[in-house]
Amino acid sequence: MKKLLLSLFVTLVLLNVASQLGTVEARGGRPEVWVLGWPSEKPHWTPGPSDVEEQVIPWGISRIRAPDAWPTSTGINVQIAVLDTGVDKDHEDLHVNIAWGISVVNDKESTLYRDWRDKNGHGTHVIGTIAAMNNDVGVVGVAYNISIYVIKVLGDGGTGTWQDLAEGIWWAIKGPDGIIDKDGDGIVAGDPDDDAAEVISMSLGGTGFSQEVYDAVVAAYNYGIVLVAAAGNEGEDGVLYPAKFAEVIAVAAIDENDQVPSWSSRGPEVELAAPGVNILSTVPRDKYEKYSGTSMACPHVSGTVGLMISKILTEGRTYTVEGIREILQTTAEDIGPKGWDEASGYGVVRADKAVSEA
Ligand SMILES: [Ca+2]
Ligand SMILES: [Ca+2]
Ligand SMILES: [Ca+2]
Repeated sequence: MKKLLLSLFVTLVLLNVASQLGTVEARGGRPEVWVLGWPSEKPHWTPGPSDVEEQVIPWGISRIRAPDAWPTSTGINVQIAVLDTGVDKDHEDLHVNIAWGISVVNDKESTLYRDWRDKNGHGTHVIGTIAAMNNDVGVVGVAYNISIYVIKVLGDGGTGTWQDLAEGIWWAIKGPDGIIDKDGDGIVAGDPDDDAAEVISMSLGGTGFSQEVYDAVVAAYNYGIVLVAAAGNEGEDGVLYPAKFAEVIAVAAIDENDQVPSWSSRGPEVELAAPGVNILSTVPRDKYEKYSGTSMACPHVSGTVGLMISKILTEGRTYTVEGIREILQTTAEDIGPKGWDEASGYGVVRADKAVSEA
């Protein structure tokens, strides 16, 4: 696995240099922020289950018991901002749920689709785990009726800058209309009169602290947005930013046997665990592929938060970020050492119980 990680890293850097020479700031040859997942079976896009005209429920969706939450909530009235490499918005199993997109890559803002189209695969895969449609093809996401804001903060090589990530977080707060708190009532996330995202999902990370990103994270948090991020694929070397921030829910990975893989970042910041090994989801051109990484664990939690908030808003109630986090923690299924531990946090997210308690 170490060897695979190393070779992937080299590939990302090479791609980055080739496609964005002179535009992405790299410190000592290393990018500031990068994707946290990789194809784990078959390195190239492959024909998916759509060929057999039958929808598959990926193991991760079943493991967190999302299907048991669906009679109560499927994600309507909620927007999740996915900060990643973009998306294939025309994918047969996603298109209905892609509400809006923007690219902020290289400090240039553009809502033209050609600028936020996913040419990497990572963003489309992450979005499928949250929002793949419940139909008769492909896979199904945790919150299959949710709306996705696609905010492209990483280049096609899967790397980017802290500055672009900060910009992306601000766009999640502003929403498509570009205005924070349009009706001026002080409520942003969860306000039907505002188009701010209710959840920010970040399957990315880096080692360096960025004041700019921290300021954006704190702002989002104070506006009532639930922030979720991949813990990192650094093993004992610890949790990456932005998951490392106290305001962000850090998500570790588990495999099909409830084991935390050696590469999943350990540390005091780890809050929850979710499926992150051999996760089947959407990739560009109507294809499906298995990826591994804490990148794949993160959207299981983001989608669950979306289900919780959808239920609350549909019933005309309000919520707080801390209230949502507390429910996630107390309903998580404890694994490994008894109680909270630095590999799996409070345990595996349980969509059924979290939605029931929301
Ligand atoms: Ca489907
Ligand atoms: Ca408002
Ligand atoms: Ca435990």
